[in-house]
Amino acid sequence: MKQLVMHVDMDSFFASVEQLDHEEYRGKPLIIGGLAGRGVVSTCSYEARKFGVHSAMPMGRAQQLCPQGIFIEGNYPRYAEVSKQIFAIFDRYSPVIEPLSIDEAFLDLTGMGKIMGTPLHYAKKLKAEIREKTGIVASVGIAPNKFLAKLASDLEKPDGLVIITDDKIRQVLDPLPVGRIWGVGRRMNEQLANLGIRTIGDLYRADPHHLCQQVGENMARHLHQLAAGIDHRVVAPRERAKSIGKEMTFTEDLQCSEDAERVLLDLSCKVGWRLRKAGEKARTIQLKLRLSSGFKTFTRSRTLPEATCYDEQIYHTVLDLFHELQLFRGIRLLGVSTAGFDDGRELSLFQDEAKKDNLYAAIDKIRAKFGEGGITKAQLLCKDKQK
Ligand code: TTP
Ligand code: MG
Repeated sequence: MKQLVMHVDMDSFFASVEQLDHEEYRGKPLIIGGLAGRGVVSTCSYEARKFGVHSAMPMGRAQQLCPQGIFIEGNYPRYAEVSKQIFAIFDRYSPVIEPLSIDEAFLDLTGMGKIMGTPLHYAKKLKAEIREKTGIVASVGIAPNKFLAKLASDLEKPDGLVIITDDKIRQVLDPLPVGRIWGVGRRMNEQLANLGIRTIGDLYRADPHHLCQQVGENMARHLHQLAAGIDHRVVAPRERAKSIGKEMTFTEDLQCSEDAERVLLDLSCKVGWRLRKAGEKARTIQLKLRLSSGFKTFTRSRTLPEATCYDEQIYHTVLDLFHELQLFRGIRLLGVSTAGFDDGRELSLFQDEAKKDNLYAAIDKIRAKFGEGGITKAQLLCKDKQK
């Protein structure tokens, strides 16, 4: 059956939530991101984009471009809450949803003609419902495949609604720069520019032989297919990760338990953060340790009575496992991972846990500002950090 895919993406998501919650931000250039040190812009309102501000730009640069802007750090738990409401709405519009990030997803509309009526009507209904129930504006793209649907949702942002039908594919794709194709970054852009290929139309009509020579056979085939508007990937509901972890290999072996403990603390904090970002709590904590002699690898795990996403619980568990192993010298690799995710995670917010969640929300805000290595437990600060 011929595919029909819808891609939905919220407009300036974090900034829109803030403008919804704070009347004084509405209609103003609002910039969200890390305010201290080398912070970067997470996103900004469309009012700020007129000044050239965009995601991932250093905050200092944004301040230069838009000195009259309102600069705030943002409130990730609140964005996650709105995201949840939006995904609950998606659920009623298609049985097959593939989340891509906190504010966007593919919805498979294949074979839904009778239920949905026309795609245009369906998209308008979804946009209206999101706006009504959450106050957020979404842009929607509908097309015969994922590549074109994602492209379509971006074409008329903000408040966009673009439907690409088969007969419109060339008209839409031909003038777009090749950088609009997934996976075409700066380097690939340069390689294609060497062949005089700047637009998707150029790519579509490029000599296959020259293209192969420049980027290799597989990549050439892939690029040509997308330029032709062909994409066979299906909308695949994202499976929940089965485990979340992090490991570190050392250029110089660790020779004492103190050093190893510091690394384990660092790893535990990072894993805790990843769990919280994924909205997961895990019951099983695993330690992995590799010795340099013979590359012998040991794993030890423990299942906790209650699932956790808290740094200190993860750390204390791996620390116990580490001491049980009794291997303190010649350590080449250490890893911490978690599994056994808790299905009742949304119901488990008892008083104490709610407090702890708030504390971690504050810690994570700092982490979001500086990246994974940004917040460091006091014990880590006492000594040089192992990287
Ligand atoms: P996007 O959908 O890429 O951006 P956006 O929703 O802010 O704006 P647009 O209208 O162009 O879709 O990302 C969704 C959210 O993810 C965004 O509001 C903030 C966050 N984000 C970052 O924190 N850092 C980034 O570099 C990007 C791109 C997004
Ligand atoms: Mg968005």
